[in-house]
Amino acid sequence: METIQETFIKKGVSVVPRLCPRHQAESIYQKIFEQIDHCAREVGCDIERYLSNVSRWVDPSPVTQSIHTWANVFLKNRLNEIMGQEVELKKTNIISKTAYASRAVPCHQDISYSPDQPYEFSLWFALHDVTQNDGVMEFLPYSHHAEIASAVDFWQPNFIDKVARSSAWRKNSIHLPVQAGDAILFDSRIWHRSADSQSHHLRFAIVTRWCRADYKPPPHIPEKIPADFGMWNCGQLTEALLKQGLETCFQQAITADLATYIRAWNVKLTQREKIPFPVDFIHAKQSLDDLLILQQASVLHNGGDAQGIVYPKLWTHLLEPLSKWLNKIKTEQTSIYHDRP
Ligand SMILES: O=C(O)CCC(=O)C(=O)O
Repeated sequence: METIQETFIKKGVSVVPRLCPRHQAESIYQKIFEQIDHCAREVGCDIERYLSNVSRWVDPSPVTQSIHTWANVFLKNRLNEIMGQEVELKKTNIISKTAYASRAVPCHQDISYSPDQPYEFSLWFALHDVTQNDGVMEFLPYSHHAEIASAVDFWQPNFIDKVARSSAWRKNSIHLPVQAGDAILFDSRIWHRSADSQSHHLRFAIVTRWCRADYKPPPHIPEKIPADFGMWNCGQLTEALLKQGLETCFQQAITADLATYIRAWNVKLTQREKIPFPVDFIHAKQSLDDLLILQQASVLHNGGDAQGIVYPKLWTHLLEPLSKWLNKIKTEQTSIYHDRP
């Protein structure tokens, strides 16, 4: 029978059954949950609201601190045995799916997101049972031998997962249900995704990134290509648009940070000030509140949005109509300037 390492090398993915006993996974989850509850209170919202906007925490974070040593000692020892050589821990994440954020993470290759500091493989450790309906991990076996594509920017508004619709994916992908305490080992070049959760059960995983001692990164990893509004520029664009909007709509010129612009816009929407473009006040305000939670979680907890929900929602409810209006004003001003005798 093939070893876990042989399957991993051949197919790019392999399951590690019972990496640790279920009760250990459960007690790790309890500690993580207590930390998340604390984080939610710190940003002034309930845990449901926090978890609808924050679904990933990267070490160093108060949420990952209770597992830091466990990953570096227990997981490392188990991986040294499985791989038959020393491995080095590069990064630790906790990733969640819940009733409040239950979407898919679209098809991608991990390596494309860190071209400057590539890692070799991930260990996805399940803290809950994951059946077909719980946001199961899915893989395209052998695709780690394919050419590396640029990172997929699934934070773009109206993003469509073309790989998941491809015939190769539909014919050859596999899904890997696991139990609490099991893990999945996968190559950083393999195409994979996590499905949306239909059950809305808790599905937390500890996702660690590793290299073997003799790891040689592939020679060519494409650069990330920023979209018009997406993963790599949405923070700056949002800040610039909100600032410009305050100046142009309300003659309120301030130079501050994103949180201040969000709060200032929130006041305008709450007071139902006259806004010169069509906007759904309730949705726009809710999207701003959500972004403020994500922003605070990012600063305080190294938290992020694994499913790409928060920024695209704000784009639809406020930023897109605002940017169209700002462009219109700019065009009108330019034409007045050019029309001068
Ligand atoms: O846990 C998930 O939902 C997605 C994890 C994933 O795709 C990754 O860690 O690369």
